[in-house]
Amino acid sequence: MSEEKKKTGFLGRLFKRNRLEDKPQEETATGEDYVQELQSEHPEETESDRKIVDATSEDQDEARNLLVLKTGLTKTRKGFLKSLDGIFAGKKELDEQVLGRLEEVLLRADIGVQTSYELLEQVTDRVKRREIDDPAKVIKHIRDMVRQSLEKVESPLRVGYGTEPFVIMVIGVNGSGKTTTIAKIAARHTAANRKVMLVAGDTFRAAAVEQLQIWGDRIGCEVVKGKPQADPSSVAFEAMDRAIKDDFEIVLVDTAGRLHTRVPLMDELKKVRRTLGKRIPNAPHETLLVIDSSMGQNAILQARTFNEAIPVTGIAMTKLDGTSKGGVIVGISKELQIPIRFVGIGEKMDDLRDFNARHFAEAMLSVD
Ligand SMILES: Nc1nc2c(ncn2[C@@H]2O[C@H](COP(=O)(O)OP(=O)(O)OP(=O)(O)O)[C@@H](O)[C@H]2O)c(=O)[nH]1
Ligand SMILES: [Mg+2]
Repeated sequence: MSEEKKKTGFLGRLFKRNRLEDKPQEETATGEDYVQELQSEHPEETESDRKIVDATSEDQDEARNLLVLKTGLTKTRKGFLKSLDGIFAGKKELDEQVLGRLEEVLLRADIGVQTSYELLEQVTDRVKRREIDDPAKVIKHIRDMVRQSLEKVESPLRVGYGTEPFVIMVIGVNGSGKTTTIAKIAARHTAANRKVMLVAGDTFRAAAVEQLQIWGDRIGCEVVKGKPQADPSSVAFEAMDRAIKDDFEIVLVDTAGRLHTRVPLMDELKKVRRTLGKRIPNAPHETLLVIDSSMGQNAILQARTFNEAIPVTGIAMTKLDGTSKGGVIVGISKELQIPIRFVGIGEKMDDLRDFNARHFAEAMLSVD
């Protein structure tokens, strides 16, 4: 690692000093306590952890960001609008028949049953009160409601820099896009001159370790890996040790999405999570669940299962570019109320975007 990479930005150095004294002295939950910790949620971050926050490294050009997202969401938008068009075509009135078909379309749009019925109820109500009298207004109403619903989970990942590394544990089923998402996040922070470490926590598959190493080499950041078939927790522990010793600022821990051992995946992940906290009391500062959007309703099921086992603090929805099921983000946000941090709209490094509710609603439901 070159001296250049070690350097933090001006603000990083400034706040690093500030954080020295006021670091919280929390005990780490271990063993039996861990079950309680799981139930009582992840320990709250204190002010001191968040002295400096970096919510994003992506460019702030509003119009460009919206355009990029719109392009990424083309399939979802076209699919949804086409079905809506099919209902309204040639209809002058929003009668019972039209509303009945709207119900079908909403249920098929992967936005979740609850959201679909809420939307339908609101639209029906407004049609009765004559506030909505044409299809364009129905679409606008749906767009507004989707935006409002998504705004509740809009909360970009805040990375605090300080005396201890900021640890992000990344979980999700196999193939969901964990490793790629890790690489994308790492690329952003490395580009901003932060010292980033990748941890190969999926020790069971040699290919997984290799894939992470390739990314590490390409991005120019350190990769910590164990011996083949090593216990993922031992790798996690060593990595934390290294991260503290060598002053890393951001640590991204890759994990397995499927295990070929007798140990259930969730138990293994819980163990890794607990281990991270042994060395760094608040770690992982973020438990990021990566979900493949093309899974549709299954994505909601997956998110629920993971969250029940390990408290998820943020979600990244990937592969939105390849699916018409992007509406699933609405269902997930409604059901889980967990911050959506990122959306993945392609395989390139800058195809991971910070989640923006207004942009998303617009990209999903704009008519032009
Ligand atoms: N089109 C598209 N492809 C993506 C996106 N994110 C990930 N992928 C692709 O999805 C495939 C799987 O991604 P990985 O990052 O390897 O998934 P993983 O969760 O690490 O998988 P395992 O290590 O097997 O558990 C790769 O081919 C990625 O390039 C995305 O936002 N859009
Ligand atoms: Mg992987």
